[in-house]
Amino acid sequence: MGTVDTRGRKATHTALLVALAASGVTIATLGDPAQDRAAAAGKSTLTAVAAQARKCHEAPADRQRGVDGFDITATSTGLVRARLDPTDQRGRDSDWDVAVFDKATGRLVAASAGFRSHEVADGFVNAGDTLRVQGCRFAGNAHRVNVSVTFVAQPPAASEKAQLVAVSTPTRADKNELIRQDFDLTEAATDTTVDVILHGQADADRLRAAGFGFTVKIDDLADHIARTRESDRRYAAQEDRSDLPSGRTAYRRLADYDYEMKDLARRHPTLVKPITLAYRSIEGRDIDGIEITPNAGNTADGKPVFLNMGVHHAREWPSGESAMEWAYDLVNGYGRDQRTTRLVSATRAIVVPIVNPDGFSVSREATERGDAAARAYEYKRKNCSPVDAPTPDLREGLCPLTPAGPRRGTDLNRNYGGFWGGPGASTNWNGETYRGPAPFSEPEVGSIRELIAGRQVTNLITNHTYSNLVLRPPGVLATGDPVDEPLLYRLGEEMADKNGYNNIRSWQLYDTTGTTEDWSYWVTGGLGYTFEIGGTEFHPPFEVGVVAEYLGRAPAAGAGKGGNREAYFAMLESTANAAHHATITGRAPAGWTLRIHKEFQTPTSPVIGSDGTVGPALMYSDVLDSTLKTPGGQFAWHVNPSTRPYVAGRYGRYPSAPTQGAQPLSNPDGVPAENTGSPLDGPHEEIPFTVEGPPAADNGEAHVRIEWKNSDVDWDLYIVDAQGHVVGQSATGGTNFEDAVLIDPPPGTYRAVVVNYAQVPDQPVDDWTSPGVTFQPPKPPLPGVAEAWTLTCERPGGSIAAVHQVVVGRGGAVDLGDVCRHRK
Ligand code: 0X9
Ligand code: ZN
Repeated sequence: MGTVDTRGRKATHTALLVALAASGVTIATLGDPAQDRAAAAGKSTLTAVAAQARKCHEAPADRQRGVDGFDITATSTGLVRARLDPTDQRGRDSDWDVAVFDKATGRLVAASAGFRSHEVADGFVNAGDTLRVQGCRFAGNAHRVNVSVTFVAQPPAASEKAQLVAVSTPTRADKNELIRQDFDLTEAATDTTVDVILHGQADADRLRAAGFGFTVKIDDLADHIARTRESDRRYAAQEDRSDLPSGRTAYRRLADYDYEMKDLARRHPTLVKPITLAYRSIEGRDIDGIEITPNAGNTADGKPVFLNMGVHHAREWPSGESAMEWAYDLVNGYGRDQRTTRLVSATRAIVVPIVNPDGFSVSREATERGDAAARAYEYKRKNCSPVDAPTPDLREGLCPLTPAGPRRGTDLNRNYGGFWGGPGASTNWNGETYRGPAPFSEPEVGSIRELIAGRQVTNLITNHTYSNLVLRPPGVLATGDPVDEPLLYRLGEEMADKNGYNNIRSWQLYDTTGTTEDWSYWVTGGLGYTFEIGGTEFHPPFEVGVVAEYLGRAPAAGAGKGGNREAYFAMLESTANAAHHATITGRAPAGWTLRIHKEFQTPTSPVIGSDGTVGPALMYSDVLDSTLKTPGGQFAWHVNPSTRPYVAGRYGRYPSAPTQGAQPLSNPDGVPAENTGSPLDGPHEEIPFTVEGPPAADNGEAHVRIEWKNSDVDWDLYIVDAQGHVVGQSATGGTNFEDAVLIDPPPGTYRAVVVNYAQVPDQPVDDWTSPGVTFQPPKPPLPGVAEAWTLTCERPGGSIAAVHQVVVGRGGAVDLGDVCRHRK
């Protein structure tokens, strides 16, 4: 276990709890008898005789239809949590919401508006504030709901300055070492640096002690955040409505997401279907989403599915905003815009904007709190799981204000089964990339898994921030390119053409294991990508991080190209394109059920232990099961290929032309000045070379090599394509050569960029020479095996009429004829 970072909270933390529990008013106070008065003002249940759809967190609505509430005085300065829970089974699917207002100012303190009545509303208050706690019966049969209010005192801030720094990581090994040491890495990496958040002096010392050099990019994050939020306030005050599909001008809070989704569903009841995922979050929140297609209620309609998700990572707010704006785009455009109508009809779009509601609430509400100690919570990344904290005191406390601090929890983007337990994830409960105790241990990840396992999610985007990237599997180099690499690359290019991002394999950034699409793609075959939205920050000013990125406006990389809006449309076009998935057709009576089913085990990575030793891989089991409600007569069912990409072999090809001959790479006159900073912007040499394509040549690999004499001297090498993208690099230390590899390089002109990273002082310059650019033929494909879907036809009563084994590949269609007729 690494260092436990409590930042002084452990000693000073005292919790004051006022719990108004289900059976009358019970008071749990630690140390302050004055709580009785506040408790006496409260209630344990809320009652409303009629339901009324309303935005509960809009304003206090005393004595209005569907509303019940009470006043309560904040017993301490710190956190207030208002919780609702259904009173009984009947209330299970009813929908109550809750909001807490400051009576004096009308400020919305806390709110929760999930699709059912499992509400957890967190906010920050000052001791003595009079609060209005208001419950609203939005829909359903439950007249009553349980309510409890808890106050947790905020310990005096032992706050330290947090900084954003660029750490020098000239080699891949350096990057991996930085990950291994559990620094708080951002996604912003150049070929020679990674941006890291330092949460105080101890982090800075640790970084230096580990031998890393760094330059400070943002000296005082708290101050920077305050200025960013101020610019957000100005923007929201001056703009009534943005050009976003929703018109929003400011970052949503958690309740806004849920409320807006159910409002969309209420206003478009056949086009929009609300869904609540299988498991509630660690703190008990529902994970909600919507599905969009005509007659959305029939989830067994056989349409191909595009799942668009946000906020696996708490602080990455624009990722949720983008998913949400996408939902508005589809709803607004359906029936008005021709392309949208066509695509929405042909596909099913599922949007889950907030996969990590607990973490998001912690992060987003910390901004409302706004004091210096809050910023570490604003930069929370993971979920709220306390179970792996090593001591009981660190397992205590509510997530927004716990003795364990904001770094308690599991990284939801390291907890999926795909290659779980390998490099690029932490084994430490307190590490920012903590993988969790087991694959799929977290309910939030389990929820996404069940959603995907129960549908034919043919296309998936999981949104993150930031770094202007379209990432495709695999997450680790060793996995090898999947058989779908050419398609994944092409589709990545189509999306990158719109958002202006760099289209690369995930591992080209840094190694990761247990990520979303490294499970979903390899076991379901659904085409999956990670978007890293934006170029500068986890949640930059709204106008930059959301409006500009979504609509494709300056300063976004997609300015003038359509932005993420058009990138998502490209993905929806792919979803509608049968060449990108598989199709099962046939005939069947109306109202019968066709089911495709597959169960299998897949290994994780060999599991790296906390001491660094590598143990055996674990096997995890998946069950993929989805249904088609037959319309009667002909059906077409859009499904994923029957064979898991994991076992389908690996991409390769036979050459269609000879391999290109070696090209010289001659060293220009002179020696560039030493450059340990930005390789492309600082001093360097550039040597152009050409890669030929068929019919002249067919190259599987290009090797660009430079050599020199003394391995204490360090030259680095980068390969840049005609568009200015870095497409290859070799930047190691301690060798007397660099060898950059391009896999399947597209024909065109390239530049070798050679950087003089370090010479030996007081010695003559050790300049480089080169054997030139050499080429290899393509690797032949690696063979795999085929798997089948087991397809059953079930009569309306449930009995099985027929069973088929269906092998179908990507772009393929299998016609089963009269599929429910039993054949011997
Ligand atoms: O590290 C991550 O989880 C992602 N970056 S972030 O800064 N948003 O946290 C990148 C994951 C990339 N790898 C795969 N998706 N396989
Ligand atoms: Zn992320």
